[in-house]
Amino acid sequence: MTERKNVAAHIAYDDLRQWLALAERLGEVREVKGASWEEDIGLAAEAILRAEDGPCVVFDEVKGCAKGFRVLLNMFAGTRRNMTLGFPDHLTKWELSDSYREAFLADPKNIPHEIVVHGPVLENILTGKDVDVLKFPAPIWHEKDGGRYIGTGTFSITRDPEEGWLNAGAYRAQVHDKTSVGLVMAAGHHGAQHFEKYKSRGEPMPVAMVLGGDPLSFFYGGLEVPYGTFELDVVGGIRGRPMKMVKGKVTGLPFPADAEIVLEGFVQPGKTRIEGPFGEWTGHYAGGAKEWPVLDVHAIYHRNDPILVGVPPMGAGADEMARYRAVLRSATIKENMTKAGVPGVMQVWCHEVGGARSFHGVSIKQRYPGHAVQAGMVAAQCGGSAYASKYIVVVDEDVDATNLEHLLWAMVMRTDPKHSIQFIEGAWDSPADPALPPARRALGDMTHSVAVINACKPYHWRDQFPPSNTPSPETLKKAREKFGWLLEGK
Ligand SMILES: Cc1cc2nc3c(=O)[nH]c(=O)nc-3n(C[C@H](O)[C@H](O)[C@H](O)COP(=O)(O)O)c2cc1C
Ligand SMILES: [Mn+2]
Repeated sequence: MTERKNVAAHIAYDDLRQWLALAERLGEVREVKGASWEEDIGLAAEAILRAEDGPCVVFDEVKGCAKGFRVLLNMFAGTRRNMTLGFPDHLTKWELSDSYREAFLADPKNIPHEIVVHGPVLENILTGKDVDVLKFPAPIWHEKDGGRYIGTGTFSITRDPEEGWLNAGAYRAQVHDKTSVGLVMAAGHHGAQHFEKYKSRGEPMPVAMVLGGDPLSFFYGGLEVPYGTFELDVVGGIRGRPMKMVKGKVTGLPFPADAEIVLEGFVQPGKTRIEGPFGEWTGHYAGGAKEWPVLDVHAIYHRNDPILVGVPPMGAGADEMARYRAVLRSATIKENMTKAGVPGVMQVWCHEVGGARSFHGVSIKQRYPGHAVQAGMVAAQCGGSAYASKYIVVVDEDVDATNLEHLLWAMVMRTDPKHSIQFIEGAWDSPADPALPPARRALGDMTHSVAVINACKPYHWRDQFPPSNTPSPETLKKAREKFGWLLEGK
């Protein structure tokens, strides 16, 4: 729980290949040849994505695909986890998250992207009859998936037709055929808000879908950045150098000059196709198979020997997606809370078991009556958390909110359920929520209730609250030094 001040941070890569070279130097990259997209790559994902220190795996010579057309799995694990965010190896996940927040979020300095004319993404440009999305080794990730998902490690760039700002959001994409993919933008997400505006104007929405970018840009595609702000300008600020972007020939939208693969085209208002089902981050096929908008691909850009990034959600438990989102979303929510005027926030942890979206622990140094409820409500509904948050547990600062067992211990022991739980109703939910009743889903009413659990010692009698027998750090150290040997060889 130590606060790390001013840990030097430096993002040492610009594109995926530079990142891959750094990961290789750490000895954490494995290559697999001859796997099938129909089954093998999904099986490999099942085998490795839950381990905290699993390797990054690059699949080449995928059956039926050209040599060099690769798939990359598992960016965020092992030692490369900290390298990816620009920090030294030794930081724990909590230290990494809080150092990241301090270095990059507390006083953010966005750097606008720069438009350039050349870039490796332009090495191959396919238009007209040459457009063929099936060239890429998009896997079937889970056995009951309704098709091949090319867009998991992806983000799509759109422009607000009225206000002019650019957005990058991670919205999944299923392959429909050679020239079209699905685009699932949940209501409320910025891409969906843009599309609503295009629809009301009766215009198609231009889209540049990036498949395989550097990890940081991808992470920001999937992270809540305020309305009106271009995620890639935030990434420029974090790197301390602007993102270099080229303009698409069809839409004029910019996309990273060193991206691996970009699909450019239009989403037509009113045009939909059946999409799904897909094994989602909630560990269920909650969204089923239904009509979603379609991206008609007019141009494909790709580097020589392109690398498709795969970030499939793996269901119950913690997976790669949950782990990187936990580090980044916890930092975002802590910063959101502080900026919303909540004092004394010590830790925020978006627990991996909730996909780092649905179950958050918050520890505070209580300062006044009502402080814990304020912290819980803001933690539940701030920019970084509002979408799909379900349970917020607020604890005192003597509890390690990042530790699931400690958090649940405090929740179980320090609450009086009838009085300690409050509900927010009608809150923003995700279509991936398996508990969303069919009737509400059919109406498009993607809302649910959120429980805010105050597991702090009641403020007005906190001094009479029985002391905890959790040992002090000094006693624990002494115990380990004196008798830790008893566990050796176990
Ligand atoms: C790998 C991945 C896949 C995602 N898939 C979807 C999706 O299919 N639809 C969706 O609306 N949000 C999806 N999300 C969540 C959004 O990307 C995320 O909430 C993001 O903040 C949205 O961007 P926006 O705030 O600019 O709208 C996904 C996130 C990740 C990391
Ligand atoms: Mn956005």
